[in-house]
Amino acid sequence: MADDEDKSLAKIRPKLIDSKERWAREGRLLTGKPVRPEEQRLPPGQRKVDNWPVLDLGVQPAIPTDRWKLEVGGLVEQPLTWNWADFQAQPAFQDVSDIHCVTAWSRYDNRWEGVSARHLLEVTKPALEARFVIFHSYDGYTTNLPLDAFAEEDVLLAHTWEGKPLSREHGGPVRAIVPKLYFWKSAKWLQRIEFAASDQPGFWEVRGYHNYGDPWEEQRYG
Ligand SMILES: Nc1nc2c(c(=O)[nH]1)N[C@H]1C(S)=C(S)[C@@H](COP(=O)(O)O)O[C@H]1N2
Ligand SMILES: [Mo]
Repeated sequence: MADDEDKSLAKIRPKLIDSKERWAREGRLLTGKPVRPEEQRLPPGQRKVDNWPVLDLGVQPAIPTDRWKLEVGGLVEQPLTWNWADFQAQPAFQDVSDIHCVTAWSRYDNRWEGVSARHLLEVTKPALEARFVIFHSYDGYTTNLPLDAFAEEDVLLAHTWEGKPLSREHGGPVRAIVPKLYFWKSAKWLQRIEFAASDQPGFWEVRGYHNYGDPWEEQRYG
């Protein structure tokens, strides 16, 4: 299954993927000067933008909310599938955070609304052995992060940005938002969240991006 996904994605934008893999090999954009988030809001090598660039693999799947579903499974006591009404019925969570994309743009003060990762953890109860979270998206994209990173207080499944439904190009109906990591970890068009005992590097992680992706440590490439 993962193999098929991978092949179809690789066909989509081979040039874009090749150039990103080359950036990773060459260590493009690296300053070699990590800073601490408490000292400086802008991570090293980033520049602040006021627009919001769109990045994807060449497909922006259209998922009407009446056909949208989110599955949460793997090593959890309570696997679940939420349809749109179920998702809307969860406690509302709001947060304002910055975006840091590995291609060196940062966007400050994004106001998100959705369901917090902490609520999802309370409802699904991951097993003790669960140490990693894998996001699977409707376009075949995947990305991985440690459970501890998913459990940060600012992580959410967002359906709203600046008071408006999240647009399709930015990953609507629902995307993950993981503010403390580079934005490639914030999966758009979220379809399934898997809790796992072992790590499963995702689409960009197997193509030279860092496995963790801390912007202040400049973990662009792995
Ligand atoms: N499903 C999916 N999620 C994805 C991607 C993607 O191609 N597919 N691209 C990632 C990358 S590399 C970035 S920088 C951000 C871009 O989000 P934006 O288009 O809303 O700025 O989404 C991330 N999440
Ligand atoms: Mo990105």
